[in-house]
Parts: sequence; structure tokens; C-alpha cells
Amino acid sequence: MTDKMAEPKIEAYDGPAGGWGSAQSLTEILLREGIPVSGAALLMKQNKPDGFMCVSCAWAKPAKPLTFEYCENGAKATAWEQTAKRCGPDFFARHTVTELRDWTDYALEEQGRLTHPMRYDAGSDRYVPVSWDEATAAIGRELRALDPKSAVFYASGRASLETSYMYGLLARMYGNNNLPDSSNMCHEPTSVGLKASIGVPVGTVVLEDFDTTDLILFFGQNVGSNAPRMLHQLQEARKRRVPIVTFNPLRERGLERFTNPQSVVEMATRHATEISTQYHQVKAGGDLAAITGMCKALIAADREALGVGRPGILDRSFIDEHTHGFDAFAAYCESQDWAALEGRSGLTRTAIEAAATVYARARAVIGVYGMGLTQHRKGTESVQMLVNLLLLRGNIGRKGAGPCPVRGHSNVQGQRTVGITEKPELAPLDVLKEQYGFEPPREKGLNTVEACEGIVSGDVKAFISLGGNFVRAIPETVRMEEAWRTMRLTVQISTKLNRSHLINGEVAYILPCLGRIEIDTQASGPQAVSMESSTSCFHGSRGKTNPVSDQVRSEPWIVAEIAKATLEPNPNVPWDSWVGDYSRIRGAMEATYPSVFHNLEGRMFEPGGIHKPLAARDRRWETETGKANFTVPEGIEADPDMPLRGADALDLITLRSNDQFNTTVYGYDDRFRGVKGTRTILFMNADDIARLGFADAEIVDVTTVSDDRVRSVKGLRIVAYNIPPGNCAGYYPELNPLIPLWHHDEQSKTPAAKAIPVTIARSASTLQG
Ligand SMILES: Nc1nc2c(c(=O)[nH]1)N[C@H]1C(S)=C(S)[C@@H](COP(=O)(O)OP(=O)(O)OC[C@H]3O[C@@H](n4cnc5c(=O)[nH]c(N)nc54)[C@H](O)[C@@H]3O)O[C@H]1N2
Ligand SMILES: Nc1nc2c(c(=O)[nH]1)N[C@H]1C(S)=C(S)[C@@H](COP(=O)(O)OP(=O)(O)OC[C@H]3O[C@@H](n4cnc5c(=O)[nH]c(N)nc54)[C@H](O)[C@@H]3O)O[C@H]1N2
Ligand SMILES: [Mo]
Repeated sequence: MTDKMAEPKIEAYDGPAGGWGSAQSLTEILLREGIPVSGAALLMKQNKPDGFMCVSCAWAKPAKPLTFEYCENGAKATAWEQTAKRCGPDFFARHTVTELRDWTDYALEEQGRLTHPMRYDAGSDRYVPVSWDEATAAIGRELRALDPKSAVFYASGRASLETSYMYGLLARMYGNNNLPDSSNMCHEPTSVGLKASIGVPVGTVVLEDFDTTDLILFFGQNVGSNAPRMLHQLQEARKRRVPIVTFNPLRERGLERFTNPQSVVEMATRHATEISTQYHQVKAGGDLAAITGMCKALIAADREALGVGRPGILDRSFIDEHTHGFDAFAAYCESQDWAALEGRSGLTRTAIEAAATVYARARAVIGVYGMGLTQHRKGTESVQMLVNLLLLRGNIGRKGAGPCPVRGHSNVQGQRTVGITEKPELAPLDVLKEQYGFEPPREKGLNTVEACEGIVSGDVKAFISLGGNFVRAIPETVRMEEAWRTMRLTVQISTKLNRSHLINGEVAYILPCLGRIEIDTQASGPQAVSMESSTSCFHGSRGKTNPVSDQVRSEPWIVAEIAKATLEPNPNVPWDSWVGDYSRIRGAMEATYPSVFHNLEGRMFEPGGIHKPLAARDRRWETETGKANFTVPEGIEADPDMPLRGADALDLITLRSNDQFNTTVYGYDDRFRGVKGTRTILFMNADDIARLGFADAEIVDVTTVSDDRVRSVKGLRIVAYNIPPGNCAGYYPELNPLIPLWHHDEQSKTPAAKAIPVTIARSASTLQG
């Protein structure tokens, strides 16, 4: 089955981010999902202190929310979860798994919410209904028969702090630290890079910093599509004439201009605020060079000023008191050659110096970043280079300043806080040992890439998934799908059907769960859960709607049942009592992390949330040197294989459209980029199209440059686009077959999804969507 799509159309979009286009797009999805317009009253509860926390992105929730504290994409995510459509046993009876493998991501999730636990039946090649008792007993039996090192417990970043805490404990009591989470594909360079540089694995900026900052630097984050509520902070800052300097290969609409869809006046007058004051179309992977250039310019200007007796540009007292490694870093910058920096960044020296000049004038600077900085072979070094820039003028641990990684899933950061990590040193193993009386495993567990390697080699035999669509989100689709089906056990705790359910192991279960928006009633009554935002604030969340079916269970309940069926009973771990009253799970979390969750129960519904203590905010540096570290990278090249590429190779960026949440495809329009009715496209620079002998709208095949195996995606339509020469771009996850598993950040092993070397050829296949 394929989707019925309108004839694809490519047409430049003139509107701002937000505005009338956003209102229209939202109405369309509410209608399609069968949500009555009165049901939209639900949206009024979104991101409010007494309501539910959005299931889309992790952006901060203000203490004084707007009347409509949601955005187009947050509302789409609510509509997607609250759809009137259902995917139950009758659906599975009608379709074999082999048949469903040919369906698109869109078609699968469009079937609606999963309603019953299902077991894979190899004889009929179908999923068949199973009771919860049978399902959890069988999963426990399978896990007990395996070497604990051969099972993986993945978490996509949505599940609550309570569920995640229990899930981490389950894995460790079972016997491993194999706890990769979606963060391994996303902000792991942040966890590794910021921890080494400034001693905390997360950003230091909180919402109030946007009120006092004098400059925002913006690297590789598409705010208009992926964290739209942040546009309100950016718009407010622009009203105070705060400059915003953006580095992005694509001119993203949300970074150009914004009309607040909640302002009657702005909507009526079609008034839009200009967002970026400087827009630098850096080449993919060129940030390392661009930021090095800014640092070089600042160091030179400082030297010059001091030489003629003027005050310096750098914050010397901060550098002396708080940092380590400045001299080596300054020497490194001075030794860099401008021509090389220009060549690699794709920016002129003048442009880089213009950015450095604005930076030198600002007292408090925020450095915002997203996947454009992290998803590279040198992703960690890129993050650390941004920290270097901030350190030069003391822009960490000061009001209105600091690094601001924009996290992805709504609780991805929180999952790390409660022990979902493959790195044993990041989990309080001794405390857990004491608290629960068991011997936690001490060996490093598998991260995402290592879990994939283990599946290929046959060492990993079971994969439990707490949400997500792992098979579709990882690199190397073709080889991974083959290897996946050799596993003994696959378990998916999910809300909607996706491709990971169909690439199943020998024994496979789908366990349908409640979403966060639904009322979760347990022995003690309706329950609340908590999560952590991108700015390290904890918030409570209460479900508001009736469960989609009486057969779905809550995530804590499912985790507890798997644990009870798998583990020897341990009187110190009261799984049933926890599930009966989630405040007891929060009590256990507080016992494990007393300073982090002090009185979480009493404070989780406070407006603005509870701030997690962050040493670096107070200029306490919990690093190896006890200082904030300047880091010298290996070089300015974000991809060590770059010199091996031929002249015909382009660097492919994979990214999100405005109509998807990760592997969830809401629709086929990417309004801001002017694409309608298709996702199988390749954005290319017009000069490259001509130079390589193609034409706009031509259908092409794309192949990865590598010498180990052939990786291709066929039938993409060329779209001439404003993108730097030498770069091209297309949509994730359709292009994931092109990413080699080894193409990852060296330090954190985050797949490098943003600069994949590819060549392009005229397509042998005929026209595609
Ligand atoms: N609506 C919606 N919201 C989401 C998501 C979603 O899919 N849909 N996903 C969530 C998740 S899990 C995450 S991690 C975030 C992701 O949010 P983003 O970090 O915005 O992720 P991407 O869409 O991958 O886009 C990254 C941006 O980086 C730019 N870019 C690419 N390469 C480079 C480069 O080398 N340098 C620079 N400077 N820029 C570059 C791209 O042009 C693009 O604008 O959003 C979260 N929020
Ligand atoms: N090429 C390329 N690949 C990428 C990226 C990229 O930019 N380019 N980005 C990477 C990034 S940043 C990320 S975070 C990963 C995302 O990887 P994942 O987090 O694994 O994938 P999602 O698409 O977010 O998962 C969607 C599924 O989650 C389930 N789900 C939704 N809500 C709930 C819930 O409340 N509970 C449970 N249990 N399940 C739920 C639904 O069944 C849905 O089908 O992909 C990565 N892959
Ligand atoms: Mo992410």
C-alpha cells in the first residue's frame, strides 16, 4: 500500500513562521484525526502548571504560560496521540507482517492507536492477540534464558522520570548497563563534550536568561519546526534589539521571520518580526572552522587592543580564575590559516569577523545549538569549540549567558537524570546497591551504535524498546533490518504501529501503552508523572482524556510486570506498591538522588517547574581539572574522510520537515521550504545541478561514497534550493540507508547524520512521489 498524495508541488513559501499558515495546517490535522474542534479545548491544558506537558519537544515551560502555550507542531503531536483511529486485533488479522513491511511510515501510524497486546505468530506471519499475563510471562521466560549481557533496553526520550527510573533499575537488576537512549543519536556530544569542558552534561541556560541576554548565537537548530515555542523568547529578545546571529546551511524560515499566531494584532496586520540579524550559510560541518575563525579574530583583536593600551577584548580575570588550557588554545587559533578556515566554513573572513565583532560587544551571550552541531564525525569537538568561544568572554555562569543545547524528545534529558545510561560512572551504582540490596553491574553497557554492532555480530539477542522506532531511526537501514530479524526476542512498548514492530525477532510482542495525555488510574486513583525540560526544570503532568482502550496499560505498570516476570523477587523493590501510587516512585527517586529531587512531590506543579542544581551555573567546575577547560580540537575538519572524497561528491544533510516528529510522518508538506505532497526529494544548489549535468526536478539515485559496501536510495527528485555549493539535503528517515554505521562522532558515537558524502546519478527507475 502506498499513500494517496496530491501531485507533488515545489513552490517558494513567502509567509513567516507561525502566522496564518500555521493555523491552517493545524486545523487540517485536527479534522483528519477525527478530533472535534471542541476537543481542541484540550490544547488549553497543554504546558500549563495544572495540565499535561507537551509530548512533542523538550523546550522550557514558562511560569506564566501564554493562553495558548502550544505551537503548531505541539498541537499536531497532541492530535496524533489523541486520534479517533484505532489499530486493533482486526487490523492485524487482515494483514501479514510481510505485507505491512511495504507500507510507508505514514500509512502505518495512520492506522491509529494500538489497543491490544499482540504476539507474533510465525505460522500465519501475523500478530495475534495475547493476554497481558501470557505476554509478560513469556518475555520473562525468554530473558531469563539469555545471558544478561545479550539483551538491550532502549528508551526513546518520551517516557516519564518515574517510568525511566524503574526501567533503568530493571536493566541493572537483570544484569547489564545496556541502556542506550535516543540521546545517543542526538545530544550525546552535549553529554560528553559539556561534561568534559564545564562539568555538567547539559546546558546551563534557563528561560529567564533570555530576558537579560544581549546576543544569541544560533547554530544548526531549526527552531520554527522543531522547537517553535522558543520563537516567543526569540521574538521578545528581538523587541529588545538583541541581535541574533545564525549559522545554518539552509535559510530556515523560523530563523528569518516570525508572526505570533497568538497575537491578534500581528495576525491581523500580518506583521512579522525579523529574527536573525546576521545569517551565515555555513557549509555542513563547517562550524568547527567558523567558530575557530571567530576565536582567532577575538584573540587577535584583544592582542591589538592591549598593544595600544586599550582595554582587552577577552575576559582575562575569568580566564585566569576559572579556566584551564587557554594558552594552548590561543596558540592553536593563532596558527590557523584564514584561507583554510574560509574554505572549510564556506564563509568569508569578513563574515566571520562580523560575527566576532557583535560577539565582542555583547556582555551576555547565549549559544543555542541543535543537530547541525552535534550530528557530525567531530560533533563533540564542535560543541566544545562553541564552549571555547563562550569561555573567552566569561559567558558561562553569568546571567543571560551560557550554552543552550535544544534537546529533542520531551523527557530525553530527564531519562539521563534518572539513570538511563550505558555509562556506569553516570549512574549512582553504590547508592542503588545500598538502597535495593543487589550488586549492580559495573561494566560499560552498549550505546546505540554498539547495540547495532552487537545485533550484526549476533551478540545481542534481545531488544526491549520503551517507545521509539529504533530500526527506522538508526543508520544503515538495509543491513540493520536484515540483522534485526535474527534476534531471538523483540518487545515494543508503543502507542502506534511503526516499522520497528514489523522487523521482528523470532519471538516478538507489541505492548500498547497509555500516552501522557490520558488519565492514568491506579490503585490510589489518578496518577501524575514528571519530566525534565531542555532547561533542566522538572514539571508535573496530569492526563486529561479517557484511555484509548481498556486493554492499554501505563508504562510504569508494563515495566513492573516485565520486571516481576524476569527477576528474582526482591523485598526492597516494591514494584506493585510503586505502580499503585506513583508518588512512591518519586520517593524512591528522591532517596537515590536526594539533592536533585528534594521534595519533588511537593513542588512538581509549581509554575515554572523546579530547577535542577547545576554546578556550572554557579561557576563550580566539576571537571577533571576543577576548572572550565579550553579544548584544542584535532583540526578544523568535521569529517576526517573529507580529503578522500572526489570532486563530484556532495555532503548530504538529513533533516526534518515541518510535518513530522522524527520517524512519525504527519504529512507530506514542508511548508516553510515550499515542498508539497512529497518527501522523496533532494535539495541541491543550482550551480551543482548544472556542474554535475542534471536539471531541476530530475529524478536521481544517491549513493554513499565508501569502500566497504554499496548504499543507495533511488528515485529522489532534485529541488533547486538555496544551499551552499557542495552540500545537498533530504529527509530523515527515508535517507537513513545512506548512513554507514561507522559514520559517527568519534567521542560520543552519535551517528553523523549531517554530512554524509554522496554521489548522484541519473535514475534508472521511473518517476516517484
Ligand atoms: N516538530 C518537530 N519537533 C521536533 C522533532 C521533530 O522531528 N519534529 N524532533 C525532536 C528531536 S528528537 C530533536 S533532536 C530536535 C531536532 O531539532 P533540530 O536540531 O532542529 O534538528 P534537524 O531538523 O535535524 O535540523 C537541524 C538544523 O541544522 C541545520 N544544519 C545541518 N547541518 C548543519 C551544519 O553542519 N551546521 C549548522 N550550523 N547547521 C546545520 C539544518 O539546516 C537544520 O536547520 O527537535 C525535536 N523537536
Ligand atoms: N538520518 C537521521 N537519523 C536520525 C536523526 C536525524 O536527524 N537524521 N535524528 C535522530 C534523533 S535526534 C532521534 S531523537 C532519533 C529518534 O528515534 P526514536 O525516539 O526511536 O523515534 P521516534 O520516531 O521518536 O519514535 C516514534 C514512535 O514512538 C512511539 N511512541 C510515541 N509516543 C509514545 C509514548 O508516549 N510511549 C511509548 N512507549 N511510545 C510512544 C510510537 O509508537 C511512535 O511510532 O532518530 C535519530 N535518527
Ligand atoms: Mo533527538
